[in-house]
Amino acid sequence: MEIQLWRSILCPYELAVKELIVKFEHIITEHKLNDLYSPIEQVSGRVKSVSSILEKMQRKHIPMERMEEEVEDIAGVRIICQFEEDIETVASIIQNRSDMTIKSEKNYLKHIKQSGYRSYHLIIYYTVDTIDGPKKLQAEIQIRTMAMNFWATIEHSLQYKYKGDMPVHVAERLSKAADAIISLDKEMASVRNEIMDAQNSSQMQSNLVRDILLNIENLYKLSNKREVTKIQDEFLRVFKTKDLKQLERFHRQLDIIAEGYRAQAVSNDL
Ligand code: 0O2
Repeated sequence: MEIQLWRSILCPYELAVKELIVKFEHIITEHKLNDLYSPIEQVSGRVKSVSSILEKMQRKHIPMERMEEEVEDIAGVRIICQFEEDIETVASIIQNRSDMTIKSEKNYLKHIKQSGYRSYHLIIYYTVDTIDGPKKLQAEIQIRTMAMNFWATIEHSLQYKYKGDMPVHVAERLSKAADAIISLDKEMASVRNEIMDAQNSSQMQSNLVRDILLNIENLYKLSNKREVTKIQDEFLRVFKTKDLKQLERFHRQLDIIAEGYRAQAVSNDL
């Protein structure tokens, strides 16, 4: 048999995982920048270990030359959402992207695995550019809530510990815990709007403060220093009130002042 150059084989998959993480993290950033609730809470990824690839190939009788086609999760990305509803949103974001093509899906939310495992999996085609040119490869994207992830992480460790021979009493406890996770996700869904409102307000406040301070800094360079000190004092007073409406009003007024100075600076430059 031909020698397998694992490092070269896995190199494009390393790149794919890195790129996919950057792209999904950027989706979080874009939502935050636009004061929008992000359906993605967290992203992580990994390239499957050689031992895990070999184990899967043995278990599924996959010949070496079919590895890249049939081991679909050599590149794996995990997307964690806060709420079950967000999973669908993330799936449609992926569906609408031009750089990812969905090959197949496994919906373990509708069809819960016997173990109690719940998650939504997509296999996508994704192209990376390597020194040998473009390479189209497959990647698995697992989308699940924080609660589902908590359960799956613990269960995965126990599976590893017992190597497919889990004692009945442990499996029963895990099954009960899986039911508790379903209830927890349902409970959280019922307060989703309140939680989202709170998170949006906090993000909005943080963006407003960032913009206000940037404006104050710019004004400091252009206008009367004593005036700017007064504006800063006023900002601190408004900030202490913890009233988002007042902060928004202050932001608007400051924008008008800053706009005036920018116009003046431009006409002076001419
Ligand atoms: P890793 O890299 O350790 O996560 P399979 O035949 O079940 O091995 P298949 O048919 O390729 O895998 O796809 P499936 O069922 O969608 O499973 C792919 C991955 O989903 C698994 O990867 C796990 O990460 C996760 N998964 C599936 N079922 C379970 C489960 O019952 N419990 C937990 N904790 N995770 C599960 P691998 O292959 O285990 O590798």
